[in-house]
Amino acid sequence: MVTMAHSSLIAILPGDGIGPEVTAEARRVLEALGLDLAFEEAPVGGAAYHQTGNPLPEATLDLAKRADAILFGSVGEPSCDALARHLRPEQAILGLRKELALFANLRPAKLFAGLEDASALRPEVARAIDLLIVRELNGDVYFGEKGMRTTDAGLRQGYDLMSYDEGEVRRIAIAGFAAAQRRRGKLCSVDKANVLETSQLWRDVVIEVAADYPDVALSHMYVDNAAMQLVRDPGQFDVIVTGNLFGDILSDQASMCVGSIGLLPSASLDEGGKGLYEPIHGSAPDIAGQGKANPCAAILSAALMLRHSLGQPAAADRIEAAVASALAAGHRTADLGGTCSTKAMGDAVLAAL
Ligand code: GGG
Repeated sequence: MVTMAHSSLIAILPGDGIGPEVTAEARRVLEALGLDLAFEEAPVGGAAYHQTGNPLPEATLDLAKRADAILFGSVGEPSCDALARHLRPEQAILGLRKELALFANLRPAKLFAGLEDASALRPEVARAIDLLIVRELNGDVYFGEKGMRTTDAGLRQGYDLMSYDEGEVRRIAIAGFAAAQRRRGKLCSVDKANVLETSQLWRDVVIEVAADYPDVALSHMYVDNAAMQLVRDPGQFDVIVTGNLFGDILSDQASMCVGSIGLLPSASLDEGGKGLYEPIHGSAPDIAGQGKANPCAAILSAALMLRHSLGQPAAADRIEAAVASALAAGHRTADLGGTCSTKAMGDAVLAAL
């Protein structure tokens, strides 16, 4: 945890689609706390591409590097669908994660009181959910060699190499064990070691790291089984540590177990405490600009930022309690079956602060 003696600079990168709407609410909540925070905003993703021809302009990257923490919205823009891969909005978030060495992605999922009816699961099953997915963020198919070629038979063939080296696995395993030590002491490592070479290495390295954490109960699960267990009995999980692709998929699944993808925040951390904080959801272009998006995931991401990068755990607790209280009072956006606008939901959280 980092304690800031000076005013903390927050880079706000709203991005595309609903990103600007939800980050605006998160910023309002941060401003209401009366902390010594400064904000600077810069374009990223499709918005940046349209302004500068680059989804991650130098000035945006420079701000992200200068800032004490980054609040990120979402990227993804249909008008960019036909662009070459290196120009697509999604390259901005991948580039930030790589450039800033943000390798550990924490994605907590817990059912808020009163949201049983919104969960895809039976109420008694949903109530037991209190888990943390630790997703590796700098490797896997996202960053392996990729391309398009023609086979000998003249067919187009796309490829994305899945690879991990043992150093990459070791540091995320350590992050997973450390998180389990701070929670209920259980770590489930999710892989596909019965089929994939990368997963066999993953499992071997996780077992090696386990020797340093005798107080953590380690288990292993194949990813297909983990997907099934997440809906059958999610209460069995405390911390799940897994690779980039598996973690991306499992955390979207976990979000519906607690009611909506609009509720799940995330922290992407480097080894020194710097972090990028973003809702796990994407840009949702179908509802962009309509004031329908749920800002809770972005607001809860701001809470994670206060806890993990800014040394303000009490302020983080305040935000989380305010979101819980606003939801318990019945304030809900459309994804949760309610009628609140994005701003009205932000107002409800502010009122509960
Ligand atoms: N706020 C999350 C977001 O913008 N997601 C869009 C996306 O492409 N994400 C890639 C990933 O999370 O790996």
